[in-house]
Amino acid sequence: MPDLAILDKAVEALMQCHQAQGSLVVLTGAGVSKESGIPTFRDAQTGLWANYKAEDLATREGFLSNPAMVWDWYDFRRNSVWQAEPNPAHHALVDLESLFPAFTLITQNIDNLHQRAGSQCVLELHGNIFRYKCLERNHPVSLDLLADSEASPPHCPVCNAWVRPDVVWFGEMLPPKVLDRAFDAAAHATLMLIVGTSGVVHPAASLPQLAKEAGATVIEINPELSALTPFVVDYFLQGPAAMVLPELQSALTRRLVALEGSHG
Ligand code: BV8
Repeated sequence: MPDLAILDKAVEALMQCHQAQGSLVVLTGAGVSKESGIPTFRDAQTGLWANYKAEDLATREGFLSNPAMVWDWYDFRRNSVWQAEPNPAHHALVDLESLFPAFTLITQNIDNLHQRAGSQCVLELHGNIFRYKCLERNHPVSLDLLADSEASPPHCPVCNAWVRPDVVWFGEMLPPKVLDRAFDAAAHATLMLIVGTSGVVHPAASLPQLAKEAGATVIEINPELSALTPFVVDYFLQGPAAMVLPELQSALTRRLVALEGSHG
């Protein structure tokens, strides 16, 4: 569990950011949804996909070589995310957003759980599993069309191409506007909070370095060290996000209430 002395320093850094009306930028990965019951990418695949690596399925080549299997994989993931609930880590980020006027939440996750928890400003670097489009011309395809379709994958109603999830596969560009906004937020961050990412996938993993070079303080929450910890992290809070984030957020709230009280 997090070292209490380091937790105090992290709260102090958040206080200073708040008092200076600085910008708080949060980067989340699959670990923030772990306590919602959503396996991370590092977790082994199970069931029909036990013999496949997520990195191989989440590619255009993977989809083209076995469209039905990859389609069913996303269908399975979408249904399990639909059954899941945001966890205390997601809710603590909603509370933090209400405390910092300059707040940006950048997520690598496609599970929509930040939005379901109530986060307002969410930059989805890798898309959203509840959005679909056609493989050839990116025609948006509504979810209820999918519900009626027997085909797996379904066909685009406009050009008849296969339908695919509106997510960024490995080897595909990230949505340029979203990525630009994420780079801009990181480059102007007073404090960056990294939650639940292995820091392996680029270009998302380069955002903390950008913030650091711009002079930001960097706090990380993760049960294990990540690829980022030794290079850019000032305060490493070891533990599960659903425990550590609410602790960090409530410690900050206590400090702010005490400060209010001392001002009479
Ligand atoms: C691109 C959507 C270029 C799909 C995803 C530079 C250097 C090296 C490699 C590259 C590079 N540039 C590009 C690459 C290649 C590649 C890449 O990064 N490969 C890696 C594997 C080496 N990147 C790309 O292909 C990207 N595209 O750069 O295009 C380009 C340029 C021009 C023209 C064309 C192309 C696209 C990357 C996006 C891929 N799509 N998702 C889908 O989900 O199906 S990425 C996917 O994997 C997830 O979205 C997520 O981002 C990533 C997994 O990372 P994490 O979120 O960190 O999850 P992970 O499981 O790894 O770790 C979980 C962490 O949680 C762990 O640290 C664990 O300890 C922690 N944890 C566990 N429990 C808890 C916890 N934390 C807190 N609380 C807990 N309870």
